[in-house]
Amino acid sequence: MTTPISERLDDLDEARDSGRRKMDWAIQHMPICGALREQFEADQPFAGERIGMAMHVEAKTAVLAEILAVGGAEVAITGCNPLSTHDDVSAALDAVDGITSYAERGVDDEEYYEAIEAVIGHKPTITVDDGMDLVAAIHEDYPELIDTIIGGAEETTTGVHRLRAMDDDGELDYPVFAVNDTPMKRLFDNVHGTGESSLASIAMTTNLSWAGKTVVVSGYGDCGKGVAKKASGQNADVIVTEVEPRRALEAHMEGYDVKPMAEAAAEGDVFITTTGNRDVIVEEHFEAMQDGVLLANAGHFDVEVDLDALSDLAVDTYEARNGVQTYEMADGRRLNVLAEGRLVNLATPIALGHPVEVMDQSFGVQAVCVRELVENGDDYEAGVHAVPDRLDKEVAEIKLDAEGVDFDSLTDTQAEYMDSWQHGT
Ligand code: RBV
Repeated sequence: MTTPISERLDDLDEARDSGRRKMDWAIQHMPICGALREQFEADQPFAGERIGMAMHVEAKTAVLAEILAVGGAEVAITGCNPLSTHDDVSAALDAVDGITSYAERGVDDEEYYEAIEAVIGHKPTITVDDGMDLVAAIHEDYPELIDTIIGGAEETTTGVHRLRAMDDDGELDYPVFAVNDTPMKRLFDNVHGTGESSLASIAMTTNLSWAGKTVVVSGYGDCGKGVAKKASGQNADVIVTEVEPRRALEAHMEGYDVKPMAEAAAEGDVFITTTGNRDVIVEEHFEAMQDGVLLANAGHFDVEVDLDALSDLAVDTYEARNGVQTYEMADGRRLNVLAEGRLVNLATPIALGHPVEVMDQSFGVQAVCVRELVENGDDYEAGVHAVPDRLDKEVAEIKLDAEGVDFDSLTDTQAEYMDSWQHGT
C-alpha cells in the first residue's frame, strides 16, 4: 500500500524547503495561474470537491495543484511517468493543506499503479490526467465511482487519443475536456514547450552541441514541428520522417529533408521521436546507425524506440553518463539511449519539463476547465469535449493583460460583416 511521499523521505524538512523554493520561482512566472489563484481564493469554487491528479509532479504542476486546493478542493496527486517526479516538490506539495502527494521518482511499474490507486482511493469527483491513466484505472477497476464523478480534463495528445478511442468504443462514461487540443495549449506547449525542453534536456544531459549535427525528427505534428524548428535554429540539419502525406509535404515545404526512417537511420546523429506511436525506431534502423548516435523520445510513452530489440542486438550495455545508457553492438558501434526511452524533456536526471511560461498557459486552461466542470458539469454528456472557446479566450486575455499587451476589438459593423453571407463584391 502506497503512503504519501512525506512518510517515505529522510530529509523531509530540507526536501520541503527545496520544493517550495522551486514552486515560488515558478509562480513568479505564471501570471495566469497567479490571477486564477486570487479568483479561486476569493470564490472557493471547489469547496467540497475531491480532485484526483496524475501529472508530472514538478514545480509548475505543483502550482496548479495548489491553486485548486486554495480554491477549496481536497487534492490527491501522483506522477504520470515513473521518472518525471521531483521528490522535493512532491514533499512540498504534500505539506500543503488539503493536498496529499503520492508521487516519487524512480518507482517501478507496480509502485506506479499503486500510487494511481491511492489517488483513486480519495474518491475523486474530478480527475486531471496527463496520459489518461486515472480515467483508465477508474473505468477498469473502480466503475462504482463514476456516478459521483462530474468529469475530467486531459493534458496531452496521447491521452486525448486514447480517450477518443475509448469514446468511439462507447466505453467512456464521464465527460472529459481535451485540454491538449485547445489553441492556448497545443500551439504553445506542444510546439515551443516540447521543442525547447527536449533540446535543452538532450544538450544538458550529453554536453554535446547541435551545430553541424543531423537531427532526425520522427513525426511532424505540433511537437515534431517545434523540435524541428528549434533544432534547425541551433544550426542542425533536420530530417523529418512522417507517415501522413500532408504533414510530410508541410515539412518538405518548410525546407526540411523528408525521407523514410530506413534511409534516415544511416544519416542521423541524433534521433528524436514525437509520433505518439510505437516501433518508430526498430532493429533494421539500429543496424544501419552510425557509431555514437543519440536516441531520444519526446512522445508520451516509452514505446517509440524498440529498446527490447536494441537490448537483444547489444553485446554490452552500460551507463555512459547520468541519464545516458550505451548499447554496444557486435561491430563496436555505440548507440546511446537517453532517459530509458521515456519523455526526454521530463525524464533525464536534470530535466525540468517545459518552460514555466508555456505551462502557465496549459495549466491555466486546466484550472478553468475544472472550474467549468464544477459550475456547469451537468451540461456535458459522457465523452470527449473540446475546451469551450470562451474559456480558451479567457486564459489568453489574462496572459495578454499580464504582459501589458493591448489589442483591438471588432466594431459593430465589422462583427455584422463577419456574420453575414450577403456581402460580396
Ligand atoms: N508537460 N508537463 C511539463 N510539468 O514541466 N512539461 C511538459 C511540466 C506536459 C505537456 O503538457 C505534455 O502534453 C505532457 O507533459 C506529456 O506527458
